[in-house]
Amino acid sequence: MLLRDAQDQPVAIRREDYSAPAYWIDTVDLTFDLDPAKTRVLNRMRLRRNPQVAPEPLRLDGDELNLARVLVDGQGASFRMEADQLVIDNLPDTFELEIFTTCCPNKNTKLMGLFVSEDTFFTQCEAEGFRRITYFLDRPDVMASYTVTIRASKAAYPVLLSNGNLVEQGELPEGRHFAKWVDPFRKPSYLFALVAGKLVAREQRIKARSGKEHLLQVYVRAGDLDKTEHAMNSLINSVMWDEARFGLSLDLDRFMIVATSDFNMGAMENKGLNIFNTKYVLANQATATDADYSNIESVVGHEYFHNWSGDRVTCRDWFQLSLKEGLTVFRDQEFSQDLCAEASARAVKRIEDVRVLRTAQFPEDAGPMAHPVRPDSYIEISNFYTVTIYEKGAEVVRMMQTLVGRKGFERGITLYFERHDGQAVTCDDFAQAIADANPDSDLARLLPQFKRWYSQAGTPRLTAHGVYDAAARTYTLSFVQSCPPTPGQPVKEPFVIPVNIGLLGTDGRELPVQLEGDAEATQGTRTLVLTRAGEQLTFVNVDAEPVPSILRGFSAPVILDYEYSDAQLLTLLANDTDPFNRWEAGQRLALRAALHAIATPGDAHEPPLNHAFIEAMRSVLRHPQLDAAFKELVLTLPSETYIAEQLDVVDPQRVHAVREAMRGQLATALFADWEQAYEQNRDTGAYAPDPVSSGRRALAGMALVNLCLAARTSGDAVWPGKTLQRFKDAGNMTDRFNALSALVSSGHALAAQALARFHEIFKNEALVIDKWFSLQAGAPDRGGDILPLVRQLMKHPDFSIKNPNRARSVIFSYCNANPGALHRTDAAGYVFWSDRVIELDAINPQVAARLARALDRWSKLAEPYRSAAREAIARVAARPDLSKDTLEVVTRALA
Ligand code: 0A1
Ligand code: ZN
Repeated sequence: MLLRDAQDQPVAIRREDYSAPAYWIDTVDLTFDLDPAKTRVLNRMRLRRNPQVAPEPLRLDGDELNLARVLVDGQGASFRMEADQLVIDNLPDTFELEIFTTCCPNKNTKLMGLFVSEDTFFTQCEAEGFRRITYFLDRPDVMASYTVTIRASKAAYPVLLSNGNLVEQGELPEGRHFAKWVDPFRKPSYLFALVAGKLVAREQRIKARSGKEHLLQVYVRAGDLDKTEHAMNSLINSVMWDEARFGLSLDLDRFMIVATSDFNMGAMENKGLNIFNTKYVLANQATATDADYSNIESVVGHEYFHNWSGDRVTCRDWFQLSLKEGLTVFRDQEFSQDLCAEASARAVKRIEDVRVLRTAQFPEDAGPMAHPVRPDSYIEISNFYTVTIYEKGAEVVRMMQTLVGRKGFERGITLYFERHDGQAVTCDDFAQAIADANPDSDLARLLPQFKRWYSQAGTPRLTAHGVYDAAARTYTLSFVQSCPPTPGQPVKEPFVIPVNIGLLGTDGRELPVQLEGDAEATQGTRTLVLTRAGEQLTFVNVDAEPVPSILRGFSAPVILDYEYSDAQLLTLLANDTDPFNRWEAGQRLALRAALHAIATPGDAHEPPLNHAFIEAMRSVLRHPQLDAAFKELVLTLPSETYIAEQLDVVDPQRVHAVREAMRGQLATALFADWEQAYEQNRDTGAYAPDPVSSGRRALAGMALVNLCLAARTSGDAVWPGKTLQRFKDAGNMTDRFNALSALVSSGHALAAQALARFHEIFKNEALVIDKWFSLQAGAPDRGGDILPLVRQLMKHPDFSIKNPNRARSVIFSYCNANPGALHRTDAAGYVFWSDRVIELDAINPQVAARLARALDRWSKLAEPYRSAAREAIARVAARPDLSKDTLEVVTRALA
């Protein structure tokens, strides 16, 4: 495989070049002699030529390994190195291959392969980390049976873990010991894992529906055991849910989760031995917020669900990544929704998921890194663990469920796992299984066209227009769909777009719907399936001009344009039976006000919100039936990123100023209502992270932010004082952190002492200190004060750029999540960004490449930002020795 071209530039890997491996690996027997400075790895494999492929030399992947010995069938063998590959010619059809290498875990700052974190060994092998442990056919379609022996100092590494079952353990000379693990399932190398260190476990035995017993374990450092209950409960819920919803049961005697504080991503689904970022395991009420609790539930669920969607059935190649990731995100979203007792809480979860999609994935799909859910090429696969593969991929799976129905989808999943258990397959195989299980469905009928969701990048735009004919009592909706060009894809074919729709009367009541040709009217939501560039649908027996509620529940990942009047949006906001569209109506009104204020020359600080909008927000806030979580979502204005995405040319400072003006207006105009909301929701009793009480804490927190913000303009000292008191008295981290945020985000003088106290209380809680950094680096910019503060924070003794969570809490909070502070007319924000990308690239390319994406949307910026941002990207791109990861991102940005 050629990795670099003649100019030494990395070469793109293309999906259409896929070919089956020339050899299969049947068994792998690994022996590790662990030592942080020099770990020895003995790898004994049985290989077999793939008779379906013309004979070729064996090419094994390796990366930063020291090779000591290669034996074929016990004999010294001749081999050569080609770039990073170990190549052996003239091999028999079946043979045993023994490879002895060493590596250096304590110098492994990339955190890929075998690394050391806080004196504990961990591995991370997805996507291509196993080759940093031993030479191997490091590709997901090569599945082998693993036996792993770990040897290490017993005092330093009392716990020795790997995938599967512990079959033997014992003492060795010189204070060392060993453990031998056998994984009963064949797996690709990216699912291999090893952990060794001083760890303790929370354990729980559970009985599955089948009656089979399983041991669940959550391993952490000794001081963290009191923060594992929620992760364990989430794991138990996950096991139960997958059995109940999809009939998928746990296939292992023992299922382990281990937490590490040095991790590039959220967590990893290694077979039977999931490795997690501590952020997604550790929680107690004193240190974790409601959001943390809910993320832990999702991520524990996500990794557990991978045991089927990922491990039992895996990807043929990395272009199929969404096969496991899109499906597993869909599954974790459904899991979290199904755990909600109330329908309104399920709707809140859906709105939150859509908000992530629209604020992160839509910009990706419109920018230089846009790629299909099933990409066609990549330079570095790590760059494709994206919101497109994950979140848009989940929407594609969700649309399939919409098209075949919930029961039909469950049938499809059953067929998929029956058909492909133990295999490495493609996105096509998945879609085919869902369609085959539902032969009479729209999905089966439209499958080739539906699969354009996998092959075409870009967010489709759906423009709808309604015409009411009073004489005919008909209402006709016409739809036009289009999709903008994306890199390498100038022209797009129409998508299959399921559109959930309902009609409201002007009085807000839901109307029965009857489409032309329907025998009778039905009540509630209908799913229309659009397939053409343009089409029309006519509703009959409509007594008066209706207000259409289109794309209910966000039934497709598209941008919907409909020229709603303000009055229609207010009707939807007050009455729609679909909570998603009810929320969406408020967002459309707010967006409209923001865009108008941005486009109107003059002082950006003039009040952008009109009376009707403010009164509508007041009614929501005071509404006796709506629950607090939903109110909090409705009263949250669209983010600066989302607003910017709607503009052709973005002046980030103007966007920031307008949004701040809107925030200030809502704070002041609704002052009494915020007071009331706070009083009504401030006390949530004994802490539990359930949706209802979390929602009340969220609304109380939002009220405090607004009360402190209003106090800033009025000079009132009462609410900041009360907020500080609340900060001090809080019985849980959510209330405490919300109070702290209210002081910090309103820029109140009391913030300084609260921050100091917070640091003092939590100085030994790394995850809380991350919050402390992140809150400050992400605070609203006032006169350019955030960048100097960020530079200051990087000098803090608690700061370390090598720890990804810490780097993210300072650098990413500033560069990726604080546009008003990053985009400065003096370009200093961009210079800071480029310095950090370069600095991080030498330490950890994956983290650097993520940071590199902060300026993806530079070409939309107004001057002087645009030129300055481009220059900063070019400065990074010009560096010699850049990693493939960062080089790919900046090269695409400049293309
Ligand atoms: N498969 C994991 C994500 C993951 C990918 C790469 C990693 O390497 C640093 C780590 C984790 C998931 O979807 O949870
Ligand atoms: Zn995943």
